[in-house]
Amino acid sequence: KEVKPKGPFVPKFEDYQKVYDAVAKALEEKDDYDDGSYGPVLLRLAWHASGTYDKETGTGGSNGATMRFAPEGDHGANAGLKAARDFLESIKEQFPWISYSDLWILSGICAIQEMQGPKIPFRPGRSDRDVSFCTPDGRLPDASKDQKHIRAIFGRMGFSDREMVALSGAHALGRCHTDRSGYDGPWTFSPTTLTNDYYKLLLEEKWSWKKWNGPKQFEDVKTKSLMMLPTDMALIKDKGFRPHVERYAKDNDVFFKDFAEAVTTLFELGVPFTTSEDQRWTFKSSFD
Ligand code: CCH
Repeated sequence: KEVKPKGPFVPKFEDYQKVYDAVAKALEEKDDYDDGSYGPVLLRLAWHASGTYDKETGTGGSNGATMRFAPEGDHGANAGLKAARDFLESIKEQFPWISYSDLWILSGICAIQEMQGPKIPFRPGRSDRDVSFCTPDGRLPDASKDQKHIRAIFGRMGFSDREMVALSGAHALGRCHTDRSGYDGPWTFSPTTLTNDYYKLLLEEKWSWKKWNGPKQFEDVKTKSLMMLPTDMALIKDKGFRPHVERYAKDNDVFFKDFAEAVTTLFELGVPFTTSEDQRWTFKSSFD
């Protein structure tokens, strides 16, 4: 006779890998979105959940998934991320034991790995919190600003210049939407594959102001099909940032290593883990 385990269900690595596999499968199947993948918008959800962290007060960060609630979900910076949250609803139904906050981060990791990026180690431990934990508006970066703003926003999270530049390489993925941020277009020619192309294009292409009625952004002179935000361009204008752009443009492996480390840090900001850093797991990708 089979003995039923007593007590609450305690998920193990295999259980989280099943969630990863389900997200990867949904990414593969639901390919009629944007450039053929929900990957970029899933990554943006994980980043905007994490990027509200304030090291002084310890508030914000990915613990809580408070973007589910109106004040934070309606912040201008989060426009369009409902597409990512809705995409994950069927996964949450399949695996009701996982918190939204762990699910959003696990999905961001899945998106990176499935878009051929580096492995991002994961530890669970985030729990969902109520509306009173929503962060105030203005904690995420404003694309119309300069290097001073980038340093203020990412410095508040505790990041160095090098980490700021490494994280920005995520803009190899996805695109801007006029009905979300107001900006328009992708940064690279392969917006569903993670590469160091963002840095290469920043340095190698000629960029000029786009002539249009929308917010101020750059377009590449040659094809006029790519874009850069004022904050992207600040990375090659600033003396502290530029050497890192050059390093990452030269060597994709160096970019992947620094990107993986910085993203791991980002996704863990403000989370009260009960496990140590050496207890992180690495998920198998669908193509491993
Ligand atoms: Fe970003 N990002 N981001 N970004 N971002 C946008 C889209 C993506 C800024 C502004 C914008 C990071 C840093 C910054 C992604 C990942 C990261 C958009 C367009 C704006 C505007 C939104 C729209 O219209 O849909 C600014 C400013 C900064 C820093 O100064 C960091 C860090 C990351 C991740 C590590 C990804 C991915 C997208 C594409 C989303 C999509 O829907 O395709």
